[in-house]
Amino acid sequence: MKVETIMQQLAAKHPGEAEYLQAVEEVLNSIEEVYNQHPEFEKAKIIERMVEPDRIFTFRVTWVDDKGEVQTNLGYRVQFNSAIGPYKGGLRFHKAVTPSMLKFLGFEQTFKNALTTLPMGGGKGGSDFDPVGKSDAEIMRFCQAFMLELWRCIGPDQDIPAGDVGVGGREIGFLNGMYQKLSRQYHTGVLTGKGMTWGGSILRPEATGFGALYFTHHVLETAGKDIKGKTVALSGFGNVAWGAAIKAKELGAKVVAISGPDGVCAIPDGITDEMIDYMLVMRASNRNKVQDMADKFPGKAIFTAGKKAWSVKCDIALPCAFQNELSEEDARELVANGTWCCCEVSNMGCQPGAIHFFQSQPGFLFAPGKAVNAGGVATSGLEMTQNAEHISWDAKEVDERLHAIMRSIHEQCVKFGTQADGTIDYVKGANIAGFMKVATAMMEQGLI
Ligand code: 2IT
Repeated sequence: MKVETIMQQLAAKHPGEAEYLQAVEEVLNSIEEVYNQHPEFEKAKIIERMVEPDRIFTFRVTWVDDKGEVQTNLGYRVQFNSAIGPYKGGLRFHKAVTPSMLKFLGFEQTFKNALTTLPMGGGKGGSDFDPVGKSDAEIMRFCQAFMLELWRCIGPDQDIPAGDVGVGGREIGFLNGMYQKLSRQYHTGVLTGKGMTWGGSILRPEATGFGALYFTHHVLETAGKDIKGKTVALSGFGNVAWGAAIKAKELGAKVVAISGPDGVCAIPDGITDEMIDYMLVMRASNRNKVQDMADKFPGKAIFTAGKKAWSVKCDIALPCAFQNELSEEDARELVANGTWCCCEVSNMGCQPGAIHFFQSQPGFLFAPGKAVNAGGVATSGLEMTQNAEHISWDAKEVDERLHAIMRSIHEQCVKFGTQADGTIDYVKGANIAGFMKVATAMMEQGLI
């Protein structure tokens, strides 16, 4: 396999699908060497098969807004790879959603899910529906119209969607209600991220952020460092940033920035519990403005329009918002301001130039999203287990399992990512570990 040749063929076949091509190239660069040590992979054309989704459903979603006007959006479900289990992955509602974005996310999800130790394949879906400025009633009508098409594609042993950007507990509720109405199936397992009274798992809302901080803790510990007393800049203020802020504070770190599409809020004294609670109010408002934090806590949260979280001096940078949100220029600014660790919490949060720059800095600790953020989908897997057993575990049990999974993912990265000079390449480690598991499962199940 030559990465360049495969990428040229893929770019010709899927012109303009920038995010998808970027995600594939990153994985192929990491696994090239290992892959070429396995002639049986080449013979079975594992790469050519693995980079294409099994199938993609595309559908029209028509709904009526509060003014009585008819709106039409596009809906998708990408069923990427089911070699190790049923398709599993979130739904993203965002105005910029395209097939390319969902294919990149489904591809990443396949390897991420393989790392979790749980039997889940990779999938992703969503819509170009823009939740910003929408009322609760509009959100409900859109979710119902979306499920009117999606329900035929999913099932508790086929494909289990969850939330992602723009889809949280409220949306999962509306989606699940409509699924039950249409299918007359009252099992609890077709979506994860459900409410606590109807099959949800305790700690699922917090899990992505908690898992990310457990992983960060292991990265630091392995490097002989401690997160206690360190300053942390987070981007975003959604579900992931919220969970990360809670756990960072609990572990003794000081969260000195959160951000939004409108700018950054610097929090020089560190985020408080009241501010963390207010992040939930900001998310539920659908205003998508981080300035609201500064208005609510004047003098404590200081808003600067048009700036990113990466302009705030910190030890540890945690991108928690969107793909490609941290550029090489941002990486240079962070390092110049003394940052020595970046754990990517968002999917593909760092641009390739940023990753290369971080990795070129001696001693800099960088870990990729598919390892760092896997606690979210891992806890979705734990939700599926509880649903299948018709039981609910308590917070201690879920938290211990989540922590054990994050520890295992870290160990897999160390096993596959330790370099000749003793440093750990977490990008390589995560990609090779995930790839080897999926490739082995594909090999053993024949040409399908
Ligand atoms: O990117 C992700 O891993 C998620 N959005 C969570 C997926 C899931 O099925 O819980």
